Amino acid sequence: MENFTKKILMKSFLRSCKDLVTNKTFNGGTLAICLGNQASDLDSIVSSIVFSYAQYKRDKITSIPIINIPADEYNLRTDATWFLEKFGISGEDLIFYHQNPTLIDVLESLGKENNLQVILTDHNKLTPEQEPLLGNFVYQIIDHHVDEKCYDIPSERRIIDLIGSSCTLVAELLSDDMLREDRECCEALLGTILLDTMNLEPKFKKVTPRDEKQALRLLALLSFEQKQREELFEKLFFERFKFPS
Ligand SMILES: [Mn+2]
Repeated sequence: MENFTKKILMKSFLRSCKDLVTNKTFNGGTLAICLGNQASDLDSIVSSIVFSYAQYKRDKITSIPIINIPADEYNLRTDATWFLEKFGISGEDLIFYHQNPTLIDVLESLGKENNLQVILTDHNKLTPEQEPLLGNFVYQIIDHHVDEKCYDIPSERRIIDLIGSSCTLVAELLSDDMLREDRECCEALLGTILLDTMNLEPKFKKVTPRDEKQALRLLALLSFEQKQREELFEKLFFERFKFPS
């Protein structure tokens, strides 16, 4: 029973986020949005979902993750669709930025009231189309690309380091207690770090000591054995490069 309850946590969080936008059930105050980049690979998707979830659970902030592609492109992200499906999450549970007039409406009215906080994960500069709507509200950046030095935000909220995965940066921000409680977050971050760093193999020159440290910490928190780690990496690697059906 306990496992079952924990298993639906991320999905029910995403459902309530979607409900908030679709039925405009948000009533006042500040809304945070976590937005990955427009390539929306696994790192963008997982870093925005997990950080948003952490803001909601830990900081009691109303925060929603937004996937930065049109909904009909989601099933081309075969690694993400497979991985999130493992947690019972489908494209129906996610909020996509594009072709979503209801979302744009919500963001526009929050912007007018100055009640919007934008958190960029896995990128540090909005695209020119998104800049006019969101640029004034960038509140925090969590990214592992070269800093394009946009947006005047305090250094503690400007987390930009050239490491293997944005998910490493998200993991660094989360306590053992929170991760222990949320196995799904733990596994989602771990799988993404493994995929982004080619299973922490130094010869591919993707992994940094910080990625390795967080991956090993997540493995320990999950009590994963070597075999489970290898299976997770291999499955994600296979799903990333297979031809979409
Ligand atoms: Mn990335």
